[in-house]
Amino acid sequence: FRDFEVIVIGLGAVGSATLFQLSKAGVSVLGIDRFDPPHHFGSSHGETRITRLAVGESDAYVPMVKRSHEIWREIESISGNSIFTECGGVLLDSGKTPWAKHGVEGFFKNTVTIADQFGIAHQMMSSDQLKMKYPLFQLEEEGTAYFEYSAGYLKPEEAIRVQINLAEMNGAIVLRNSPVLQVKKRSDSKVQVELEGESLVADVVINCTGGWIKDFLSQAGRSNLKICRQLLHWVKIDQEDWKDYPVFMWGHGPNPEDFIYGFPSLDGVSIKMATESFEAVDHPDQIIREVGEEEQQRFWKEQVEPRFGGLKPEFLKSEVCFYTVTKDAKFIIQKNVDNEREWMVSACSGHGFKHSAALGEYLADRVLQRTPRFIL
Ligand code: PYC
Repeated sequence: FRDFEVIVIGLGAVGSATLFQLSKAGVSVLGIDRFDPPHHFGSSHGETRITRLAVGESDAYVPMVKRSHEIWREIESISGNSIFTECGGVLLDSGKTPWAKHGVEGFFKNTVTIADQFGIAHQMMSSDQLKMKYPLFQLEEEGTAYFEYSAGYLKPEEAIRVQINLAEMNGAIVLRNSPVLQVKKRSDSKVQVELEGESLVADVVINCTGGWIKDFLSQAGRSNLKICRQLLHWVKIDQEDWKDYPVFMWGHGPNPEDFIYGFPSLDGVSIKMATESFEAVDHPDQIIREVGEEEQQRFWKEQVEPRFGGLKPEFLKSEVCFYTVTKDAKFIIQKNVDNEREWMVSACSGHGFKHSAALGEYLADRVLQRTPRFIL
């Protein structure tokens, strides 16, 4: 058996961050992924992810995202790679009805309250003020906007690649294309990880397998998780101004699907936009990976056309990813009830990437019995 202090299973957003943080602390650590990360099968791809400090999902998450912003900058300076672009972020509220997001009714109002509570620099705008600054957003007259200066976007693939590379430079071992078949508690209280043709042993295992965590949970644990297919679209632009736009999230009705979010144009040709869907399949392996033309047309008609200028009804490309969603949209960060040397960390419910750098550090702190910088 190869024997390690810690094995991290799943090297997406949280797993790669945890691997990096443990390797930085000099721990003998091995990371495993069923694919070759960063890859396109999980929940951490698609070129960009929003980050924002006034986290309307819960004030409990603010210290975590603030710490993540510091870590992204540290990683950029060690590696020389760009991960975080602080282009500002705007939340648009259509003003017709409060909108629910990631388990929170009144998400817009909650964001503003949290920004005030934590002194996060922002500006409230009337619909006219917003349109003066950003005329391509066709916000309703009765709408309001919240603009946060320190929001922006992260590059998920780059963040994962860089953290894995840095971890390997620190001495971590990485196994790619290696699905884990089983995780077992041993009588010597170590944890055994079974791969095709090899068994590994560790003092602690951290399971960050995203939707595949269902394969390692009891029936009861599994039934609390929904796997929800998401479509990401790159819509063609006909105005270059999109290059200077902030990231945006727009709630326009009471249902979580009455929502569109997007990014500035990175390529000068298109912008990435998406809505959220909460229709569930049982397992990540069942997700349909192709995007139909009728799905693109519906997105254009229902979400894009009524709300934005400067876009063409043409798609550069569309991609599929998925969320693993808990009932209250809160993250799972807990020890396995049957094995306190196995951490189960997953189900970021569609709002996790921005927190992943600090969550990796938090997990390293817990495993190494250091005092974490924030309480979860
Ligand atoms: O967490 O900021 C976020 C987000 C926006 C759209 C989906 N998730």
